[in-house]
Amino acid sequence: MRTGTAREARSCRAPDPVGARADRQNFRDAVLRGLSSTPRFLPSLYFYDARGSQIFQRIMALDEYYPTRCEREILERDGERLVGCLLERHGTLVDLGAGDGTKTHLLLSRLFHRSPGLSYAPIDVSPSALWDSLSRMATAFPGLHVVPVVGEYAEGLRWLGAREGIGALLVLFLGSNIGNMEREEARGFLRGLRSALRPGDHVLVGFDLLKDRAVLQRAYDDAQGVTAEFNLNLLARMNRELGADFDLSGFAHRATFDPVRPAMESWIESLRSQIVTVAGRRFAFAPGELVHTEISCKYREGDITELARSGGFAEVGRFRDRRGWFADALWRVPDRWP
Ligand code: AVI
Repeated sequence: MRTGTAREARSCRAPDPVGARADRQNFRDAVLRGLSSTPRFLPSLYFYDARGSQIFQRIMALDEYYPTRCEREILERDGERLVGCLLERHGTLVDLGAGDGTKTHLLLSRLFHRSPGLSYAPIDVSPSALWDSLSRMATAFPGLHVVPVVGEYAEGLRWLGAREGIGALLVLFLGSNIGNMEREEARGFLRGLRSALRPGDHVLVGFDLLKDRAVLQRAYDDAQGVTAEFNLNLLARMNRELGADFDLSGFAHRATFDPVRPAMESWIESLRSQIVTVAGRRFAFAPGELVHTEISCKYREGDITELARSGGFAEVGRFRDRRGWFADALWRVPDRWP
């Protein structure tokens, strides 16, 4: 364990973020590509500007949005077994898509005093969420060695593949972030993750399990309209950053359940015929036209087994909340694959 004061941790231990930023140019290109496609789409990655990250915090506190509470229950109850691979040894807790880091805090608190030379590497596309989390961690775990990486998952994987001298890894991919990828994309991502890791490294992946449709519908279309605000923030962000002129009252949030995938999907619906200018380009919207904004896949137990196998991981354990609504799967990189 490194010792030091919280002030030292904040000012010295947390270096400047490394890696590429999801900058305005990428946002502009992605938006123009998505709005020029048929059917139209906007990548969910761009939900998480500073405002979107704040709204997501409010979603996580909603009664209807169960995944956060379910996963917290698992981490509180099974935390000791989940971090066992890093106990009593030099290692690094890597947080892919770290968000505000509250769940990671639960795991770090089990490791901090018992893992000599522990490092913490949060990787997130949102610099604001990352820095909020870092200052909280610096206060809670003075002297913790922190290596923050601002970037998309691909940058995170590159960084993991090139790592040196940071011991064994436990990579957290919590909060059902994997659900925001199409199945094939998830498979490819997990294969990429495994090839960036070394035998003996572990990953802990959060999966939202398939459940009653009404529960899912409420979680993605809450009564207070916080999820609607989150979704429509994409339009507000275009107004702020790309000089767009979306009138938000002309659009509405829609959440639908696709039983085949199975997945919840989010859309923005145009409520009338309208023309909007984005980054100097004009786009006509028909009444009822839908723009796809997010997929949130829901998993069956067998899907998780299959994902581990196709990714080349050995499953160590699977931990569920008491209602069986959410599962955290702990996987190890085996010595040989295949
Ligand atoms: C971040 N991600 C796992 C959330 C989900 O459940 O798909 C994002 C979200 N979208 C609407 N509500 C929450």
